[in-house]
This record gives sequence, structure tokens and C-alpha cells, in this order.
Amino acid sequence: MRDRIAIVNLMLYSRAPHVTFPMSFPPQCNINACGILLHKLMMLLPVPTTSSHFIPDLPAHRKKQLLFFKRPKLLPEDECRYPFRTIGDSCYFISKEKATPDQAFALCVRHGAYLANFETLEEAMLMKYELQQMKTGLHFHFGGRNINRYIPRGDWRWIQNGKLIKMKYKAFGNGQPDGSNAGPQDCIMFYAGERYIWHDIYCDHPSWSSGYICEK
Ligand SMILES: [Ca+2]
Repeated sequence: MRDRIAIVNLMLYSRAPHVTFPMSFPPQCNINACGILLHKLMMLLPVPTTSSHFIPDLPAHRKKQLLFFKRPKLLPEDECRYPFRTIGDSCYFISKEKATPDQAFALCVRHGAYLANFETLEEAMLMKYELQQMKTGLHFHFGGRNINRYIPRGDWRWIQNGKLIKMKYKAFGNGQPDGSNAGPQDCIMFYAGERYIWHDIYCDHPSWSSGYICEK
């Protein structure tokens, strides 16, 4: 309930005059359709913690409509601190420090995080766009792994907290993945040379030292 009230407050009772607020959302607006917009608002403003900001004369039907929205799932602000930052609904650290995928895996753990997983296509699209905007020219490792080199194009999994989660989609570039048992390329990166499409690569070869993305 507290989260829902926070959204209402953010939409209608901002004390930040530089922010233009939508005074209403379309009736069909739900967390999927409006989640990013709500998220942006929440990033711009302090989150009120009480319902005291309610305008008393808000019509009852309007309250109901607004209370329908739920706050996107986010880490509390103080847990997503620099060098981590929020992108979409997730908290990432995009490191330009060069590391192999195996080194990057360990470095993320040292940060109290894990090599980033993009379980939904939306998360991967947001990150791809972010990397393009950064214009670093670097590749960036993230956390998928192939666990079976004998299967054509591999069996790719996200790894988190000891669990191997089967990838529901893949965004490999043309001709990728091209690893095999003879030439194992069990790790994965956003490949700068093709606008950050995915490439499978060797996990521990120094020639694949590049940036990496941690998540927590
Ligand atoms: Ca490859």
C-alpha cells in the first residue's frame, strides 16, 4: 500500500516545479504500459513516505484509478549507489576496467554483485541502448553461460545465486554463437563492433579482455 501511495504522490503532488507531471494516465495504463514512465518520475523525485500529501478534494473515482498503479520493483535508493546506477528497474555497474569474462565474474562478486543477467528482452534492450550512448568503443561482458558445447548453438543459461536459468530469448549476431567443443566460447558479451549485438567468446582468453556489467 505504501508503494501505491508513493506513486499517487509522485504523480500529483510533486514539490519539484521543474518536473512536468502528467495529471492523468490513460485508463488502460498498467504497470507494463506505464512502468518506465513511472520509474522516470520516481528517479526524479524524493519518494514521499506518508499519505499526508494527498489533495483532500481528489474525487474518489480518481483515487481508485491512481491507486491501481504499483511501484516498479527497485532496490531502495541507498542500495543502488555509485558506481552502481539504476537502468530500467535494475541496478547495474558498467565497468570500463578491462577483464576477461572469468575475471569479470569474480570482480562483480567482489562488488557484492553478480555478472549481469538480462532475463527479459526489455532489460537487454535498455542496456544495449545505454552502451550505445556511452560510446566507449568497448565490448562489455555479462552473465550468460553456455553449459553444453555439444548442442548446436549451445545451451545458454543465466547464473544467479547458484541457479542456472534457461534463456528465454537470445540476441546473438549473425553467425553467432559459433563456439564448439573444439573451440569453446561459453561466455557472452555485448559486441561493440556490431552495435552491441551478442557474441559468444572464450571465457578466459586475454584477447577478450574488455568492460563488464555487474548487477545487484
Ligand atoms: Ca563467437
